Amino acid sequence: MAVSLKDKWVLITGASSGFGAAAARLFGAESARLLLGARRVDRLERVAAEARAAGAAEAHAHFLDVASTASVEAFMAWARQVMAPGEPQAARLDVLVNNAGGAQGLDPVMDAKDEDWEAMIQSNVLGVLRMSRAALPLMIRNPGSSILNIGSIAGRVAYEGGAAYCAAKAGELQITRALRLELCGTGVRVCTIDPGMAETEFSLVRFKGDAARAGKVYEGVQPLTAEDVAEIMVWVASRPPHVNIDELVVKPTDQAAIHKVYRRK
Ligand code: NDP
Ligand code: 8X3
Repeated sequence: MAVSLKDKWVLITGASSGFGAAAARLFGAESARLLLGARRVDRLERVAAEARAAGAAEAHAHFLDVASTASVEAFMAWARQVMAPGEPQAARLDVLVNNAGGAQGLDPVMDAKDEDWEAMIQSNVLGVLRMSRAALPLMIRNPGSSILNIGSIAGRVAYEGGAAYCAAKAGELQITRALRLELCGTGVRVCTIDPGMAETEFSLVRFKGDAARAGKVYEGVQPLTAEDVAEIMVWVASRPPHVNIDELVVKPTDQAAIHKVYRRK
């Protein structure tokens, strides 16, 4: 039976677009209290307003760059103050959604750039580690709380041009598994949700703003939507405390495998 998320504190990284923004709206519709982070604060503020309109008990937005330890620590200090003004030691986090990340470029290893590799490892791998380390003290004292990491089918199957992104998401998968072991006995739950092709700003970012190239990725296909993935996050977070959804893979019906995509003419 589902557990109510009303008034639960839910922290979502990468909430300025795509899965993170949809998750803010859907956790909001469950009357949760939201802490939203990303680098584009103007967009975050808009998402926070949408989440409040959807029913969020509270929705707060703050700059966050998961590629920087200092930024993660500043964000968590802010989050503690918001959750427990004047007594930050009393703050309890119910759900951490490690969603910030994405791909940069689709170049084969021979042609790829250090800056793209570094950005992908920073956000998808080190970002998950940094956020988990900073948030865990607020979760250990709150058995039944959940970490939801957003991985990818790319972490399970390699593809050409995806070496660093696939490595990063494989890293996220192993971080999830290690945390699951480390936290056994604390009551803190850990899950990876691994989507296939979903239409968000993911491809626009990967192709550095080339909208025509990004659009081709989804040509003739019915991809997942951000809401499809956000609904899964809400479902995972609302399982009763004794249930841990360990690993969940979700793909569009048109995508049977990473290379096997049905396209309508
Ligand atoms: P979007 O590009 O729409 O969203 C990515 C979000 O991550 C943005 O809010 C962005 O915010 C944020 N972000 C990126 N880097 C950082 C950073 N250094 N610090 C803080 N926030 C950051 O793509 P999606 O919604 O699709 O992506 C969300 C997650 O889902 C990613 O981890 C992605 O790898 C994964 N994924 C996506 C799939 C897809 O096909 N769309 C499939 C499988 C997994 P800002 O730029 O404002 O900081
Ligand atoms: C995003 C899915 O297949 O483009 O993680 O890598 S894919």
